[in-house]
Amino acid sequence: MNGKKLGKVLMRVVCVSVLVCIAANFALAGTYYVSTNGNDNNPGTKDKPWRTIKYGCSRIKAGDVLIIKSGDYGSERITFANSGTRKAPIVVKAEEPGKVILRNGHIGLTGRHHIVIEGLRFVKHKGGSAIGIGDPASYIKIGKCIFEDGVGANGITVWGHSGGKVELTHHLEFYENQFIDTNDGHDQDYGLSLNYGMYAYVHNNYIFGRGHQTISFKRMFWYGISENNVFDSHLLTGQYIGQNLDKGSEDNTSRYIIVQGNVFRPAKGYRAKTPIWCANVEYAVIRHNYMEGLESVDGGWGAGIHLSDREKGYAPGNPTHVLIYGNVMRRIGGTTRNPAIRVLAKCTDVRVFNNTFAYCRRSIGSESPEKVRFVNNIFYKYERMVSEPKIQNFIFEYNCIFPDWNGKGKTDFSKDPLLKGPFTPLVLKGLNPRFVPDPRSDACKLKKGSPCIDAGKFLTTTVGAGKGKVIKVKDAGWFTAGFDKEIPDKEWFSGGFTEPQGSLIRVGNSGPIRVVKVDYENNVITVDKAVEWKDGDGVALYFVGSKPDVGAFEYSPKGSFLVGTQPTE
Ligand SMILES: [Ca+2]
Ligand SMILES: [Ca+2]
Repeated sequence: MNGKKLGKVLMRVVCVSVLVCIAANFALAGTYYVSTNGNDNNPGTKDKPWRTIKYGCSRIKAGDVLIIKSGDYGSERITFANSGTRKAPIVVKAEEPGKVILRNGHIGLTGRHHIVIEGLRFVKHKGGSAIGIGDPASYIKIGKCIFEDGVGANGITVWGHSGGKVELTHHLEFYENQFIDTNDGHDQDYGLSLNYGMYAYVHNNYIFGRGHQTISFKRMFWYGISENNVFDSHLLTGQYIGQNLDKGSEDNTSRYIIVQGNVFRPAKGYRAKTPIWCANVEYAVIRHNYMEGLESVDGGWGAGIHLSDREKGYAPGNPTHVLIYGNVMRRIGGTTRNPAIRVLAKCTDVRVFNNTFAYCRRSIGSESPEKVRFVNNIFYKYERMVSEPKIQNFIFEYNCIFPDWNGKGKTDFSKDPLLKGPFTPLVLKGLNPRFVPDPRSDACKLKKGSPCIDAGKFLTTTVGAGKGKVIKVKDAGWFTAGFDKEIPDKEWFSGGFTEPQGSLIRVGNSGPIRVVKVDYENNVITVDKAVEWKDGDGVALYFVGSKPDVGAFEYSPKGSFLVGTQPTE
């Protein structure tokens, strides 16, 4: 056979192989149906559907789609006989999201991979949780499901514990779910509880009503993003980051958790206790969240952001290297005396900068003499600046302190009898930041002429002149690269991990540029674009004008923007 002929034959073989493969894929991947009018002896086709979701899930294989017709399926306990694959996941979905009801139903995904579940409505589930995932499990997506009035149970539990091996349970996405807990006489435990796993993207979920801790990165969860969720009330905590549960010799610390762009507020007739509790975690970022309380609602003893945790029998949850910036908190405290930021026990390198606290009953408090840094924040119209007195090691720089809660607050909080001080310097003490009149978060944008404009502090400065992407600074601890490494197979996620999560900054006159790597030990940051700098140039979250502003919003005549976000120009 000459070369030309061989080529032709090979080509034909390749073509046939491809066709066979395509045909095989079509044969393998099927669409099946379940209906309350069906029968499990049927073939599961559109005309002859199965009766139970449980039976359907025991039959489907990689690449199959199981469509569930609307109806009440009662109490089914569902497991999967097979897993999907990276290219051919198993998909189970309600034909109409929210119209497929399971009463005290349960789905077990332990030992399963590459499964997508959409649109199921779980009502009054008991005994643990409606959906259980873990040890091992991977590539699981749960979306558009409703978890309603769990009876002391969780909506979704991830529990990947094989002696604490977090790498066994990974690649998890939870989106557009609703965790609903009405005042029906019993309370949901957790909405979504994440334990012993890696890489979770939790976004655009809706939380309503009571609930215990609604979204929780609990024991030993590494690399998580919780963003754009709306929390309409929460009995205890809205978002928990690294719950304090390190008992015995096991290290339960969570690592690299980003909580951003969420909205926390109380629904009518419900409590909203602590929007965010940050405890047993290393490298957490809490940014661009909006939190609102109501003066008439009892917030219990919750603060806006609780730092650390102490519980009998456990070591204190120690938040370590936590960046809290660009958050707006309004009317935190309700009828109680809870401050916007409260420290309970141990805190290591926690930095609170460029946030706006408005109308919070109390601003800060601590039960433990921890060193927490407050830079470039606005405290606007509080009743009392200090809630608990153990704040002698707090460091205050360039914060705008404008008290005057109904004209009663003290103008100079350094004279507050609860204050041990000293705090230096309080450059904007007593000056009105002048907000734009707007009922929601935009209310905290600065008006033209505000004394907070260009009155902030550079977070750090460059050490030596240079050009390129690698910059030595005095203190790199103000910045995040998002995570300390590339997230594997991040394209699987619909967002979050695929977006740049590093701090958006300005170095001298260059910016916005994105931090892509931080060497905390040597105080070196790497950015995404080559720039040039002089020795001692100011470095801060991206700002316009000559200096950073004080507060969560950077003023710009072209349109003010949340500090550390891409400006609207
Ligand atoms: Ca309930
Ligand atoms: Ca500025």
